[in-house]
Amino acid sequence: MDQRIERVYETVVSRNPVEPEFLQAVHEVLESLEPVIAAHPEYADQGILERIVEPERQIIFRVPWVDDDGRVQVNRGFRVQFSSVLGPYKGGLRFHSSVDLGIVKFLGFEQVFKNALTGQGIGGGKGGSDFDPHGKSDMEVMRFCQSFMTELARHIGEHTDVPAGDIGVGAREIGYLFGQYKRLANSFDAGVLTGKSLAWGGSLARPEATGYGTVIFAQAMLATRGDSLEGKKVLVSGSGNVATYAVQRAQELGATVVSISDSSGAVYDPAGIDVALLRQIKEVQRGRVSDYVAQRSSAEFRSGTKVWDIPADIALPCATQNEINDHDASIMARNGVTLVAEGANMPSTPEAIDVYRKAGIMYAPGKAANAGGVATSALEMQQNAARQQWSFDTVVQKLDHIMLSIHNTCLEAAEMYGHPGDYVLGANAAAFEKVADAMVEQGIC
Ligand code: NDP
Ligand code: 2IT
Repeated sequence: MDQRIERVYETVVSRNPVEPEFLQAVHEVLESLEPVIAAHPEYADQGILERIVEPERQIIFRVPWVDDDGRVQVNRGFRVQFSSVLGPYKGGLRFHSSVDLGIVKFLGFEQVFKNALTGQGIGGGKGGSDFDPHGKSDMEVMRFCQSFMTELARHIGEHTDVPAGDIGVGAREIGYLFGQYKRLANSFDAGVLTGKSLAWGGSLARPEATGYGTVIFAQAMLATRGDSLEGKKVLVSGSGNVATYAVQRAQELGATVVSISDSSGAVYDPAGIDVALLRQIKEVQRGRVSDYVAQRSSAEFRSGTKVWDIPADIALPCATQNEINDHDASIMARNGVTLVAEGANMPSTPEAIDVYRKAGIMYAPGKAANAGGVATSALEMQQNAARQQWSFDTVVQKLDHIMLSIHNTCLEAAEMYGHPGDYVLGANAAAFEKVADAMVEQGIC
């Protein structure tokens, strides 16, 4: 790393010593920015790096709620408003027992760059809670969401900060959060949240958007080598929102997806994942992947959550951060995996990414490959502002166009900075330039 960049990173380490995921995300971006900083001395003069690694605002709050047994429970709520230089803060809410400030900051930092790549005028933020929705009743989830929003409401707004879903936050949670926001604001502000239900301001194809977008990105990568998804064997991890629709689109494009997983185990289904069954179990019954195996004779249950040792051509990690380490990546390389496109945020460790590089595996980082979700959230905001609802095909057409444009932007930036085909450098450089130029224009703030 260049000395100046190194100094910025050292400051980030000393300010945030117990936030490993945040440090990992910052390091990955900074280490690829050397040629960009060298080409733009004005960025250093304006303290862009020093400012971009520090969130504009970080909010931590108490979330008290009462469980079904009448006991008081207390969780911690977060919203990190990272950058508003390109538009209102935008990014999801994660409800998972592992959520802490460092996790929310890593996600918020990634979101700034991802949102810049979409070209849609949205800043970056992220939030969430260490609330664990597993095993909670609908009423408990509702009471938790109402308490969470009672505090969050004062910090968000259509032109200020627009949250959406992430792990543990789907249509049900967005509904409860919106209902409480509406009571507090005494105003039906559809544009304050995205991922809403279709009946009251949601966008068609928002549920599908992240998974679909990741597959379109992978397809574009393959096309640069005159290849396609047709006939490919694909590994998917996770079995939530992103995974489900990645499976669906990959199979529509002629691939066979042979795995899914959750925190209780993994499934190998050589006949190809049955999406209708997966949706029934996960979206309707809120079940586990073991329920899938019980109803599908071609599938076998695997203990352990990893799927990376299953022989395949392509991997689409769609569960969570750091789910692929160097050991997993080495097995994938040995088995002949040629492409990894990330549906999840930061699912590959830095060591795994090194293995991809050395093995010549094409690799797209989450901030580029999974940008379809937030891009479609921005399309939802557009529909809300215009009081319109576009057709499914219209939204998917726009989504596909945005994904191809992000893909090409990454390749062009990588080429320009002398690293053709390097999607990590391309994504970081293109996004950083966009954010940095806006920061220069808006002055020191
Ligand atoms: P969901 O909650 O719908 O699904 C998450 C899936 O991943 C579940 O199958 C879950 O299993 C599994 N999982 C989560 N954490 C762990 C863990 N620590 N160990 C093992 N399995 C785990 O979330 P999404 O599909 O929305 O999100 C998946 C990933 O995609 C996340 O990284 C998210 O940040 C990213 N993403 C999401 C977008 C969106 O629009 N939703 C947009 C862009 C990125 P279990 O149910 O057992 O916990
Ligand atoms: O990580 C992500 O991009 C998301 N969870 C989606 C954010 C959004 O605002 O739609």
